[in-house]
Amino acid sequence: MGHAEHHAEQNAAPEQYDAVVVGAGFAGMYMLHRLRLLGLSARVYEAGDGVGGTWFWNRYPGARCDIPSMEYSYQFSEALQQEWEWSERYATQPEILKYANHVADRFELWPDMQFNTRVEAAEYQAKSGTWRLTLAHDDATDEVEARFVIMATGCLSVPNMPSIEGLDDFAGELYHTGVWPHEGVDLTGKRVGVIGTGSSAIQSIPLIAAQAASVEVFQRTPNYSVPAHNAPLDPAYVADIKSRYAEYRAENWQRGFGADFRDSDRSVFDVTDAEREAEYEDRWARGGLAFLAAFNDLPFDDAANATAQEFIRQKIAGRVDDPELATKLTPSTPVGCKRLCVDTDYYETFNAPHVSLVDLNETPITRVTATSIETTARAHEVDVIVLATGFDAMTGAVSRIDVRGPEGSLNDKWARGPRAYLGLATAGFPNLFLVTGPGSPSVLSNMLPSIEQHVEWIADCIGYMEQHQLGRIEADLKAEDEWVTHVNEVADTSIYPKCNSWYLGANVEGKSRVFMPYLGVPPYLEKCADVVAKGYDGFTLSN
Ligand code: N01
Repeated sequence: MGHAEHHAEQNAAPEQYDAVVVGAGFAGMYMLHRLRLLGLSARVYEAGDGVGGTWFWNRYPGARCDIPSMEYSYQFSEALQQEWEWSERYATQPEILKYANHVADRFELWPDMQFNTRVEAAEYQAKSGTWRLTLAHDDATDEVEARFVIMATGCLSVPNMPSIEGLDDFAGELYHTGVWPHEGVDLTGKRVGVIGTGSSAIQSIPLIAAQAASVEVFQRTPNYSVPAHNAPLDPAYVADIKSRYAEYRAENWQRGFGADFRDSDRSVFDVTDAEREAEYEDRWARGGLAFLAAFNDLPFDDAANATAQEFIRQKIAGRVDDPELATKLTPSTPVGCKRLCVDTDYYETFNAPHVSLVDLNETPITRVTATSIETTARAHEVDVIVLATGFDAMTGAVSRIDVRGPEGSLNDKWARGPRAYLGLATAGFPNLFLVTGPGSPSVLSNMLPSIEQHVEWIADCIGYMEQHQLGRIEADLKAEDEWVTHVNEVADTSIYPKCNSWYLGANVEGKSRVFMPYLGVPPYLEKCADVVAKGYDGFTLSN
């Protein structure tokens, strides 16, 4: 069933719901499914005009997932995971979007989802104990009320627009990778300037270069990237996984990023130099994020991490013809400290005569004019600017909603960084849940199973409340404070706080520098289960 048919019904939506879900990405869709299984009335509001969340918006050339397809999908339905056929090791954005639409069809989610509707505000009503939400759509606003609000707003959903003087005056074409035009962009024969060198840039630059007359890449910080070695999926491999999908999933889940990650229980210093090189070479040859799991101390020990840095530096030197350019493309930060990138021919692209690098450390951008990106050295004339400048990650979407609880606003509470208990709820905001919120493994795990775990935890919690006729749940401040302290303590044992990454909000001007995700899937799962076993320890439930 296509969603277009349902637009007509949307105006007739009732105004009171048991639950409102914000966002129709993978989190919002599954949340809706689970709420309906509880027999609750639920409505999803989505700003875009389709499902898929980040995969709906990120349509830049080369956009694909860097978690293997067989793991980057829902597992809640055995029938679904058996019937769906992924075509490549790493699925493309169009294929993932097709999958999201298939799920919406298969579970008949469309009637309870409303598109082109942005949730602008959520205000707790003390008298009724409900949330009143302000919705903006078609140049109008209206309000709905719900007993529960679930923020399924995504970790990487709000584009980070750089504040470069004159950007608005640019007369050519201006695109952000995170909100790429749905009809695609023809770059044939154009002079393109790409600002940023994160995952989105590293995936798109080779494809942009394949079309454009010239590509200038404006780099502030180089990133490490390992080859993807993407390929069509071998039917025998798929059949094997499908014959034991549940077991495969269970094993993956203990590893955070999945079985392909092949976490090692060896330290860099447990092996000889030759063994270490062989391990890195093996992982490099297989490709993908598993490189980071070659040794168990890479995320924690500077000296261990330095060996991985050196290995990748040599690889970059081998992939880029001009040694001076190779040096500029080589990071000096710990590997993995900024999100590791996965590429197809990124570094090699710079060997083409029409591709060049502008090192912003040497010559910073001063402004954009109608026709150029100006640095302290000169004006770079371009027809197209591609902003690959990332996202206001993890908190951006929630902070753009004016959330007001009984004691005040969420933005005030989070002014010095987000605070949430288990990344699921935040003290002072009853009956409001976050899916993969700050303080949960989220972006330091395979997002799909993390989403499923949160959705199931929230659905079970609401089910428990219904069963026990409890109307209100709120995280305790003490439990939240202790959890946030723990999240930071764990992060401080790692390399993560050592560079300016979006994990820390460092990419967004004025954002508080706080490490947002929780490092460690197995202990997190244990903690979540323990909280439930102890009768929602750290939460207050009442009538
Ligand atoms: O964003 P980023 P992204 N002037 O924040 C630069 C996931 N993802 O969209 O490092 C000049 O990583 C900024 O420079 P610096 C994945 O988790 C996954 O690429 O801040 N430059 C940086 O180089 C990923 O990590 C996939 O100094 C400016 C770049 O822009 C996350 O999304 C694919 C600037 C932003 O890099 C985000 O990736 C794509 C300025 N004013 C994304 N402002 C896959 O599954 C920012 N920059 C493969």
